[in-house]
Amino acid sequence: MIRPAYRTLDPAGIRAFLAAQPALAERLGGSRADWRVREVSDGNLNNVFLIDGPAGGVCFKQSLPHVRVDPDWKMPLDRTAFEAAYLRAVRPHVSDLTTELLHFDPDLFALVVESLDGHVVLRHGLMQGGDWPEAAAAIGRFVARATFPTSPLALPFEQASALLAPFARNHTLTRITVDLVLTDPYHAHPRNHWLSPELDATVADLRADPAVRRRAGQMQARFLTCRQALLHGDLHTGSIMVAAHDTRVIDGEFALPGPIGFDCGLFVGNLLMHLFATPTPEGRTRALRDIAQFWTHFRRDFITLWTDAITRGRSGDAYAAPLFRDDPASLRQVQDQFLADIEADTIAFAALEIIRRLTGYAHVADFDALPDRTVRAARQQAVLRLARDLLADPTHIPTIAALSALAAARVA
Ligand code: SR1
Ligand code: MG
Repeated sequence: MIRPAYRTLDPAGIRAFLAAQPALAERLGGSRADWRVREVSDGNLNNVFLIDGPAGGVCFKQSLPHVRVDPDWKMPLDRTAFEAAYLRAVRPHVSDLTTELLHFDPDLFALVVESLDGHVVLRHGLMQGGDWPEAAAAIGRFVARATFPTSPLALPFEQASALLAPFARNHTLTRITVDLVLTDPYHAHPRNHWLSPELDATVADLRADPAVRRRAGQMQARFLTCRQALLHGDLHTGSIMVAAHDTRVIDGEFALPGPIGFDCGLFVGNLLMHLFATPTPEGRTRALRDIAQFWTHFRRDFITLWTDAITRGRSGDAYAAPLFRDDPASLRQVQDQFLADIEADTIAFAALEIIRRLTGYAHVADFDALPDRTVRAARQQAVLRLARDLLADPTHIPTIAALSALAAARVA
């Protein structure tokens, strides 16, 4: 139900709203007549505006009572409240890698964050042939630093439970993920679409494969029952903004407690799609570099945080410090196993992300870089087959390194 005070703000409404918040008005400088308001909505769900004043800028984001790109698809408004809560929860750990939350209005479901004008959306930048050699490592750092401290590896279980419980109620957007990412692509659903007729047979094969359905079902269970840490929940390359030496994760509205490999897998899956979509050999080299960098930095930083916590006797109740403080060999063993499990999840969720982005409701723009329809179909088919093989025989490709080698061979 829409609260009586809610209304969707137009540029004039946004000016009035910001002018009524002294701290925001001061940040912009001048008076409301001096402010430039530009709509930059890019995602599927919300309205987003950048506002520039003589002294600075802010970004205004508001939930709509429907999916932005499909007004017939009605949707509760609470998603920006979850995004605000996510920023509050992770910002202390990743302040250099997200945006500052400046204001949240619970009646309007409006969020104001610092403006990243000057940055570009990573997906768009990559599609234009840009290169951000530091970005993938930064995202690895982001996932490690946003997940370890919000997990029972770092927190007493009471604190972990109190932190995660509110996000378990992010039902609206978790339902989107359960349906659009994990379920719909594996059966006939009116929301599904793909490059037809070129990919008809590939899609039919995928759906007919019982091993694929078994693995998809397993990952549904993993997503819904393995509450390892607080996740971003939608960490694709459209949720990342980059400048030369600055990488920021935005759009935490899908935040939920879940398996850490879900965040990793969405990022890796999107890099894999870029690998198959990019028309240049340099683009392919960089995509493979980014996958490796991401995983290396995520793994290293996660283990460093964990080892530090144990050494300082400040770990949580999972793998508690008293059991491992004086036994570094056992600690290394359990860390290797924990990270191997995340790696397996990453590969499976990457495959599911690829399949849903090419055969489900919400597609990605990366393949638009290939204007020739025959080439586009061939590349989409190749990455779909890769995804299918990853799901059908997970033991065959157990590591990110093996996945990269296979992807490199198939894209050549
Ligand atoms: C109806 S929402 C479709 C997709 O857009 C978001 O960015 C999420 O990825 C979601 O699955
Ligand atoms: Mg988004």
